[in-house]
This record gives sequence, structure tokens and C-alpha cells, in this order.
Amino acid sequence: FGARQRTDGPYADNLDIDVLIVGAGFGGAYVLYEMRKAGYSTVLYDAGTSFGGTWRWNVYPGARVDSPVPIYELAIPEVYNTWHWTTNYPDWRELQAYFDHVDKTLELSKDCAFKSVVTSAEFDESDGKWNVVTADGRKAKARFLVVAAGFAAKRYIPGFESMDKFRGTMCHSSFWPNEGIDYKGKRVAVIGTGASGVQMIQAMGPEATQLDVYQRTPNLALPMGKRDLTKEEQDALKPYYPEILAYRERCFAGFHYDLCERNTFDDTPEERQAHFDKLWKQAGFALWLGGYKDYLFDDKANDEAYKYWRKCQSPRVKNPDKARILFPEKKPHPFGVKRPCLEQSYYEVLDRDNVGLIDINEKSGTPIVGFTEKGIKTSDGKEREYDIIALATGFDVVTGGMTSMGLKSIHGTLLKDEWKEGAQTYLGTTISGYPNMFHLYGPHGPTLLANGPSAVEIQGRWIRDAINFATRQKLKYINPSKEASDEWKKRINDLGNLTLFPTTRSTYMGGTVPGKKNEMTCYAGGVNAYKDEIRGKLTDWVGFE
Ligand code: N01
Repeated sequence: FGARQRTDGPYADNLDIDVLIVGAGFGGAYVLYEMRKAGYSTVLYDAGTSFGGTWRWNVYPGARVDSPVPIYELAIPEVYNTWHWTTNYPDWRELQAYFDHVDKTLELSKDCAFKSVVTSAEFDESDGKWNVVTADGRKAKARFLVVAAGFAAKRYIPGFESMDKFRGTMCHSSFWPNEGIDYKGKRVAVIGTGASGVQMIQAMGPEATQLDVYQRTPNLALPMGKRDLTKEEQDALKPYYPEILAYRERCFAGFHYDLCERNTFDDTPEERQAHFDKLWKQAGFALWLGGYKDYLFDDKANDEAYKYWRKCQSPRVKNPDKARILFPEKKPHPFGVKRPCLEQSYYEVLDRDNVGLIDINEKSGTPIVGFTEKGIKTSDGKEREYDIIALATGFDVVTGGMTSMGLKSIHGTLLKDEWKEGAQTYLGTTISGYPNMFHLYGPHGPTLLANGPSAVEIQGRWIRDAINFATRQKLKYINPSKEASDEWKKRINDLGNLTLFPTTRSTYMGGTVPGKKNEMTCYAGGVNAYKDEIRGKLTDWVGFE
């Protein structure tokens, strides 16, 4: 991360402030804005060098948000009224420029210390303050600690045998250099076909000499529907932004879609076809987030969604061997319980002659057995040679950022040890034993089941109000009770168990890091219900000590 350049202002040693925020993505930016408006002395630490969070790190080829704007932006008028996008699905460069604009408009950086990695944080009950230490030894005291680390702060690299022997270039999607890696005319492998893998494959396939895709599970990808946006059409819509952006919080996933009021088999096959066709035409996440209301609960209903998806996408791949791996007749998992990526030319790129598709699924294919100096070896004894290996293998998702920060409870235990048996939170915003600490866009909130800005604004306002109430009531600290926290965990699991999510290992179930507990990580009752549920607890400190 490099050394800190400054020693003044937010970079000073021995800070003593009201609120310390960790993370400069949407969550951190929003909370900093709210805290300052409320008059608290606030400082934000981030490991990177500017605002953007995940969009500063994930600059791999083809990286582009797959949630449309203006849904995917902050509902802050001074920011959106002075900003225009070039497209409804901006790429990482445009998102970085947007974050620079947020920073400049709200003057956020003056309260930020970048290149500041938190390595330990412990609450002192005697003075009611957090003691936070950074990697370069700075200390800070704060009454409140807000962890806005995001769900993808800690990358996951599988421990393939002899990885260190590979002599070519190897890089994880979230650690791609800003200046890029020249893959034109090179032999490239991509491992992983989640959202990052799909986008990399689309970008690199047409340029590389040879691109091999190592797929463990097919991505049930949907057409993105990307198009250019003009300044005029955005200006015409801006008077309605307050209503459009508020509407997100009334929808299940914080987008502008909602599940349809009918069950799958309420409709005749013809009506069903017409309904699916309508969603398909809308593109984006419509088929996923606007489907029949039972399809994420009832496997038979889910079959209909999968069959429709397969019928639409499979004609795009002519190579029968590839088609078999990409569109199995028996669905690989219920449609929608793993995040369908939004694609533009994914299937045409996979169908190219210079693009290979290797099924590394343990049941149906030939798993990777290890790396060599020159490439990758699979269980059928084949060794393929590469110049570049791109790891699109995801993250220690949702909890990894929080467990890497050295957070210590008032009982002397470390969060990373406590959460070995699974995350434990109250309301997806607080943790028992960690008084006056809040988190957002992390475990047990809507998080991965929600549009990012919608979720962080709901949680950010709640955190602001909790801090306001505690301050006005002169409470030294607030701490959720163990009982309330157990109840919330049960609520998360009960909601999850109503759905088909627990049938499949996925980011919603904690990801694929070996040994990590497979359990529901997000609140599955919907953004709208979540908002009401947590607000109700704040008025009388229900569940807090
Ligand atoms: O990571 P992932 P991601 N051997 O965990 C495979 C957001 N996001 O970086 O499916 C072989 O989804 C794994 O296989 P399987 C988005 O919310 C958004 O792509 O577990 N393969 C999978 O294919 C997303 O959910 C955007 O069988 C292994 C892949 O690696 C989240 O970030 C863009 C393996 C990991 O997929 C993470 O997405 C990018 C192993 N040992 C990301 N281990 C946009 O907005 C894992 N895999 C556009």
C-alpha cells in the first residue's frame, strides 16, 4: 500500500474524535457525509488512495457495474444534479470518475486518511471509546466505529498445488494493475465464471491468441441491455430522481423491479411465456428480480425459469461440446440462487475457435490438479500452457473484510475467532460485545441481495440516528444483547430456509472458501421489510443494553 505521505489532519497520530469510519466505498462516503452534516468530528480510513472502494481495486479487463444507473448511485441531490453518465452500465473508469465527483462535491477527502490499513481495534469500557491502530502504528480514539469494509474486501485465491511454480503472469481479478496487463496475442487462462470471470472472458477472448475458460459451475447469465445515455435524457429525468431513488427502498432488492404478484402456475403456459418474454425484453436483472413470486421458494416453479433461460441463451452457442457444459438439461442449481451475471457477448465469445471451455466440475469434468511452470494441469493428465493466468475466484465474501481488521470484543476475544462458527450480528448493523460499533453492507443485512447504494443509505441513516440518540441520551455506550443477537441470527436463517438459497453453495451462503461455514449471510426478507424491521428496534433500543 505504500507509506503515508502526510502527518497532519486526519493523518495525525493520536486522533481523538467522535466517529471513525473504515472504508471509502459507497457506505463510507455516505456515512461520512451524514456524520459531518450532524456535526460530529469524523475521520475515514481506507487502504486505497482515493474514494471508490471496490471500484478502485476491481479494474480487470471489462470490469463494469451490472446494476443500472441512476439506481446504482447515491441519492444526494448535489451529487446527482451535477453528474451525467455516458451509459446505463458504466465501466470502472467512469465509476472512479463518479467517486472523484462525489468526493469533490461533498469535500470528503479533507477528513480522510488514505493508505491507512486498520490492524486492530478494541473498545475501552472505562472511557467509552474505541482504540484503533493502523498498520504504520498510528493510534486513534473514537466514540463510535463504523466499519464500511464492503462484502468483497478480502480476495480468495484457492490453494492449487504448486501455484508458486508458474513462471508466467498470474493475477487475481481484484488486484489487476491499473495500467493493465497486455493480453493481446497471448495465451490466457481464466479460472472462475462468476461476475468477474464473465466480464474478463468477454473482454479478453477476442484479443488473446488463445483463451481457456476453467468453469466449475455455469453462470446462468442474462443479457445486460447496455445502451448509451444522453445528457438531455438524464436532465429530463432528474426532476423525478427523488421519487425514483426513494422507490428503490420500497422494492424487494432495492432496484426498480419487484417480484410479480402471481405464482408460476397461476398462469397458463401461454401466459407464462408472455410474462417471461416481457421480462426478457426488459433485459438486466428483470428475469431474476421480477420473476414469479414463488420461483425462489418452489423448485418446480424454478424449473420453469431455468427452462426459459436455457431456451433463450443456448442458441447462441453452436459448438455442441461447449453448449453441453454451458446449458445442461438438468439445471446445475436453482435459477437465481447464484447471482446471474449480466453479459453482452459472453456466449458468442465462448463460441469462438480461439476460446476453450474446460469443465472442472468434480462430478462432470476434469478438475484442476495443480499448476506447473508453464501452465495448468487437469485430472485427465492434460497440461495446458499459458502466458497469463487470471484468477476470477471471488472473495472471502461478506465477512472477510471484518474478520481481517483485528476487531476485539470487550470479552477479549477476536471477531475472526468468534466468527469461525459463523457470523453473529444484531440487525446486520451491530455486534454483541462490540459496543458503539456499527457495520454496513456486511453480514445479516440485505447486502448481496440488494442494490449497494439502496442498502447503504438505509443502514447509513439508521447508524446516524443510533449515534444521534445515544449522544442525546448521554449513553456511554450501546451494546446489543447476546439474546437479541441470537434471535437475529435465527431470523436470518429462518428467512433463508424459506427459500431455495440454502440448496447451493454461493456468495449468499458465505462463498466457497474451504472450511468456511456455509450459512445464509444476508437478510432475505427484502430491502423494504428490512428497513421497517430495523427502524422499529431503534426507537426504544429494543435488544440493546
Ligand atoms: O466471484 P464469485 P466474483 N476452483 O464468487 C470459481 C460482485 N461483482 O468475483 O461457482 C475452481 O461470484 C467459482 O466457482 P463456483 C457480485 O456481487 C459484481 O465473480 O463456486 N473454481 C466461481 O465461478 C458477485 O457476486 C460485478 O463453482 C473456483 C468463481 O470462481 C461478487 O462480486 C462484477 C474455485 C467465483 O465467483 C463476486 O463475484 C464482479 C476453485 N477452487 C463482481 N473457487 C459487477 O457489478 C472459486 N471458483 C459487474
